[in-house]
Amino acid sequence: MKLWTNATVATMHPAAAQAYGLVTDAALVVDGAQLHWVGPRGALPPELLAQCAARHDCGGALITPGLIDCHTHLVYGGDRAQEFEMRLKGASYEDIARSGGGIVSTVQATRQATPEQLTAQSSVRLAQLLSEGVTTLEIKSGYGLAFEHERKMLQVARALGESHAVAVRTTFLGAHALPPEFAGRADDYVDEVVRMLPLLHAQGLVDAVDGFCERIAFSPAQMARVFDAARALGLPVKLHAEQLSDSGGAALAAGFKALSCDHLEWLSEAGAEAMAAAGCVAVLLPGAFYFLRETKVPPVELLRRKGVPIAIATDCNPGSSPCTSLLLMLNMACTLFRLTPEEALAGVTRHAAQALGLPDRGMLAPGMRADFVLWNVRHPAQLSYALGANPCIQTIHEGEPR
Ligand code: DI6
Ligand code: FE
Repeated sequence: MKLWTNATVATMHPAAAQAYGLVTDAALVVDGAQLHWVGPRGALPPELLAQCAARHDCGGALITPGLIDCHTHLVYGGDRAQEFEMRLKGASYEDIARSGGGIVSTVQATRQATPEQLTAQSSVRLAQLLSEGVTTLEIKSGYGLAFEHERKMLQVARALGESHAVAVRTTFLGAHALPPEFAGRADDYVDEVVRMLPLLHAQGLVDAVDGFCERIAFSPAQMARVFDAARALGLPVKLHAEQLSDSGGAALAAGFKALSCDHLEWLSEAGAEAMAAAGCVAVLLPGAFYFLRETKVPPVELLRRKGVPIAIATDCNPGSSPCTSLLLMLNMACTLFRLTPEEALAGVTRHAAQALGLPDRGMLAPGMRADFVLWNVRHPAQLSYALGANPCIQTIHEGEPR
């Protein structure tokens, strides 16, 4: 067993009396890939101390659970920097679409990319997330929009999880946008998504199923068909819901016991109630809100009142959130959405784990995965407070320093 001492530990345990589940002068005992004991050093049983062959002095660091980015589109081809530049020079969305920009340009670039090219550019983004203490992340498909390309994206995502010391959960987002070859035939494309899903699942590539429910994407009725197919395979679902309008997506997803509904700027009271009743997590994405210069803030007070757990994620994608910093999202969740730093940290630990259906991580307690981060800060609020700082000293993934 391994012992870690001389640290303040933010366990993020919900039942703790202290904010953040804070334990000062703490000790942490790791057995293999699992946490065995955590608490005040003075309470460490001597017989347990005797069993600790390796001992680490943390030099007064703060320890938090490993960070979890529960909503990313990390794997994609190309980028949209020129589109960003065109917009700032006055081009409209239509101008950009006519010149081959927008989401369709990412679909083209992703289809053209080889798995090696996708891996190379996605690894750079992954390294940036990992440098800030991310130990679990979700990666969605959704820029292939045809069987072989959706499969390629999911295979690259899986392989990234195998080649890096990080846990990757893959999500099939076939219902992200209408591919050009299906223009005017959205229902036919939904048939195609329903056909692809079991084939991808049979190859072990799908941990969950997502969709984009919006006037400019898929309707609740179309999403229900995709979710029926997921249910038939026993796969959990989640949904991009109420980002640009109140389309009733949250209530639909809650009806399917969705793990999470994501974005939610336009969430209604009825939608929040349905989510609360279904135990569905609200994943807020301040990077997309900021980058699209949205003005409608998600109803945080309503979520609190209804007891809906709130998670925070990067939404890392080329069109609406080209972001690879989960720490920056903590700050934006506080400044833009008025979350408290404690809520923000719970949003990238305990609640993010819940949004991925992973009860074995997101807090530091015996039996949990030994995923944790040492930070060069005095207090956990500093993680939300600083802009552009990266105080990560070291990340431990499944009990091993990485
Ligand atoms: N919501 C978004 O904001 C992005 N996808 C989604 O479902 C946009 C994706 C893109 O523009 O590439
Ligand atoms: Fe997204």
